Amino acid sequence: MQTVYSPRHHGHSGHVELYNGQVVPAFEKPERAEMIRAAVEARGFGATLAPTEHGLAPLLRVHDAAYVTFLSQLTELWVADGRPFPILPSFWRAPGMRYIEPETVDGKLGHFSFDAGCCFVAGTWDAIRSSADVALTGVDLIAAGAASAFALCRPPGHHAHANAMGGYCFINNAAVAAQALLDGGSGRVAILDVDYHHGNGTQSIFYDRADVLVCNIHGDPRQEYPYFLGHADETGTGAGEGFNVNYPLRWGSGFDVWSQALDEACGRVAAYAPDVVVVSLGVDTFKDDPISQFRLDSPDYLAIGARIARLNRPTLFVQEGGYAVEAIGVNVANTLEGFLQR
Ligand code: OKP
Ligand code: ZN
Repeated sequence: MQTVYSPRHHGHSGHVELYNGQVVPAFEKPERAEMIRAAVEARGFGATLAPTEHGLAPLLRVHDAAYVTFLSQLTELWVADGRPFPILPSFWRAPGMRYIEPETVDGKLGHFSFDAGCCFVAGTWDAIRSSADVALTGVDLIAAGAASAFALCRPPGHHAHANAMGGYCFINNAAVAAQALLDGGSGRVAILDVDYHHGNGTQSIFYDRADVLVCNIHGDPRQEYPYFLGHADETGTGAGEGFNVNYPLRWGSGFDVWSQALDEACGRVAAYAPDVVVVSLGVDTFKDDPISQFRLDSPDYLAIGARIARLNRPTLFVQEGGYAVEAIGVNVANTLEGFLQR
């Protein structure tokens, strides 16, 4: 299995987040990707490739043009106003307020986001584009016949909606990849999101579509971020009815409960008979994750990879979350090793 990685993720660094009411260094930091790269390379799964440039067209297949324009111009707008970095939104609409793009930067920031989880610095837009290119280069490997590929994306993507950033995510790399696979000739794609947090962006992007099955295993939104999506009764709408499946689990869930949900989700994926499986691979389900509340241990990730391998479909792993930096490499590499060993 080859890994796609770009050092351009480093441009998205030195940023902050609001955590328990305090401004703290962001949990989503460059060391994450470096720990993953080191662990994966040490296991010798295959070559590490640089991404090729795919431009903005594949992003515009799942994101609104006005949103992508906003992301591309945000730094310029901010600097033109004479402001120092970082950039952070702090105003949002309530239901009943208007959906009209404001002309000024604070208004645009609120219009195109749903929380303060997306801090922007000078190198962020370049890192966002490199992350999408990493996913799209992974798509190219699968399209060329590879049985699997690992897109070491950073920043992550699964919280990003068609027109809004949030939860450390700007462009939804897994959704961009799934759409690119369809555009390349796949008839059906399944996205299996095993990150601790519900992939609200991915669900929302494909909610009315039958050509992408979205399955999510995550912290119950009654307790956990993103709070306002990810309940079990969200099954899709219109043509997409029956093609969204959520497995919300309570805080404190261990691998006994979690692996049962994975088994059920894999049953749904197998019944769908997708041409390709895209795995939104977050390892923040780990027991020592600093912002999460599940209890998986490092050897469990070997079993996760092995279960996914039993689907026996071409599989693109797209990196999402995981914040226990010391263990993140081992946990990701264990998942890929479990997949490859089957
Ligand atoms: C991104 B990914 C809760 C803070 C939540 C946002 C978490 C985003 C996770 N106290 N902050 O899904 O790993
Ligand atoms: Zn997460």
